[in-house]
Amino acid sequence: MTLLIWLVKINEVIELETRDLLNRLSGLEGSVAITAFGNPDPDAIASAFALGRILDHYEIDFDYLFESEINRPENQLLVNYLEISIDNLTRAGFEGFDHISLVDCNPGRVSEVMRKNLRAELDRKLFSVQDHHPIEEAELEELKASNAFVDIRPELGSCSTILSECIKDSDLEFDPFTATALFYGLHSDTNGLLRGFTSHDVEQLTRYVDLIDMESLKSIVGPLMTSETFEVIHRVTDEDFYEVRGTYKFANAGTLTSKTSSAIPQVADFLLKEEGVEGVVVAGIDLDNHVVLGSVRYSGSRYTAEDIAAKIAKGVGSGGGHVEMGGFQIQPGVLQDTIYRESSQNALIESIKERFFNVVGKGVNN
Ligand SMILES: [Mn+2]
Repeated sequence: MTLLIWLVKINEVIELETRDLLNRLSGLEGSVAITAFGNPDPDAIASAFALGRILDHYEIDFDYLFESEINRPENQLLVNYLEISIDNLTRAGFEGFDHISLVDCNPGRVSEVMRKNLRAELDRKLFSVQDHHPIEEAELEELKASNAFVDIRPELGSCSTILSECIKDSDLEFDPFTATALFYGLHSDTNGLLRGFTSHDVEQLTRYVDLIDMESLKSIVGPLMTSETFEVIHRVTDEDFYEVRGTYKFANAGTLTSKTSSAIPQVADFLLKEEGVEGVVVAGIDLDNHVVLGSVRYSGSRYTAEDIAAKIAKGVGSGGGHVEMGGFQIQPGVLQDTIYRESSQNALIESIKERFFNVVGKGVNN
């Protein structure tokens, strides 16, 4: 009985929050940048698309502005299917917009470098934040004290779930495009409903499940592993490029381009399948963007992937994620030209390897 009352209360709070957003939208003047930071995944794309549908409904001008290029083939196929175009935030900037709406990310996850360039504008123009990534208590308080609408629920399996509520409460009809995108967002963030989702995610799913275009979705999800991914798998199964300490495995994906670096998360998923391995880090150097990229996968209970990723990047970059999956970006402390030297590359990857093993208590001195 007590639980029932509690659940009813939670539902009330959620509906009030969504209504608050819709009230704000109904009087909004000016244009909105629908923005996602970090690697754009299906959940971010779906959430952005659904928010776009809602803004359309309120006759508000908007553009999609993502920090990173779409690299993974299935993400590009999703974008093609939805017939949207996503601009690059680094190139376009926020100048042409009056408001910023963040989806599937929160200001606490914006990298230090990005903060320096865009933070002032982000703070000034921030209109809404809808996310399911964890956020520091202090950062959340600060956000709530601002004028922005804030709906951050880390317990949810996807940000798509939050947008599904908004679609319903704005009296919009779900359509096959929105339904397919939202389902793919939830499916992808929960690894096909195998990790980290709640009954609330499922409840939202029932609202649009009949409209999902499974044929299109199958063709989007179909070509899961590119030849680049197989090349990286081939590399990291050579014992010169991986190291195991206890139940933790570190793999060196070597040097990549902005296109091939999208193999890293897939390779990390793959390596976690090995029996007896509960924590995996795959790291490589994206030479196009002059950045070290890494993916973390973790199936144990002592840490979280988010925690491991954040600690690896602490002081040298940015990292975060969820309980079982995370990622980080590290700005190499070496000059642009020296990053092409094999010795610098090896030293970089080596230092990240040691950071990882120190975080999980498998450092040399432990
Ligand atoms: Mn997400």
